[in-house]
Amino acid sequence: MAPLTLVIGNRNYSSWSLRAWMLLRHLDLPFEEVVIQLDTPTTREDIECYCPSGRVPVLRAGSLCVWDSLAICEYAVELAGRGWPAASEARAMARSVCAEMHSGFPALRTAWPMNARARNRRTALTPALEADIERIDEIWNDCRRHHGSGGPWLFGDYSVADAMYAPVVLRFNTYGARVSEAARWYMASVLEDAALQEWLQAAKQEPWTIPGDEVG
Ligand SMILES: N[C@@H](CCC(=O)N[C@@H](CS)C(=O)NCC(=O)O)C(=O)O
Repeated sequence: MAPLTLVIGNRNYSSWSLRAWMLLRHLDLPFEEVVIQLDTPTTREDIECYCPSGRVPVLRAGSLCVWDSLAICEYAVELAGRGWPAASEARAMARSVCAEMHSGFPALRTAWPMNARARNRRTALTPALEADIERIDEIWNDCRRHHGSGGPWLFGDYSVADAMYAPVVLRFNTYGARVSEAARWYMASVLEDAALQEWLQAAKQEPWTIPGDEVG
């Protein structure tokens, strides 16, 4: 296998980068990292050195370029031979909740940008934001209740679903989302995770600030 290079954005703000990075770490796939500073005049051309998409994350493996977090997760699962739940019903649900995350929750994404190192931020709760929070709480409860008995993650073992929702946990933590007890337990597992802690430590060291993502 050609060595892997994961191109990511600022750890503090790049939620899509975090998803791919978390999965590679949890699947024990070795990779080099390239960090590209977001929101600068050269960001797009800096990313285009690695992939014409102009967005991060990007996974390079020799001449192969894989872009978009979900496609990277799928490729990583193929390399590792694990990462989706083994049972077909659980796998279908995992894919559904990943797709829902990847294409949905616009109110949450707009109102509460990921800001990994920020704490105790507060914003007004709009009905759309509350609906997104409630739906995510429901997803976490359903996954854990139906498929989570084998471990602390949404489907027991760590899967793509946990990687896809990791930035949501950080957002809920930063902006103080009110969620159910089961959701709080799930958030605690995510926040204690060694890989996530490593990401947070690195985010704290970054000197960059993106004013538009400093909310609350
Ligand atoms: N759908 C893409 C979204 C990627 C994306 O929007 N990435 C942002 C950073 S989190 C980006 O590259 N922004 C660069 C820019 O705005 O110039 C994915 O899932 O990877």
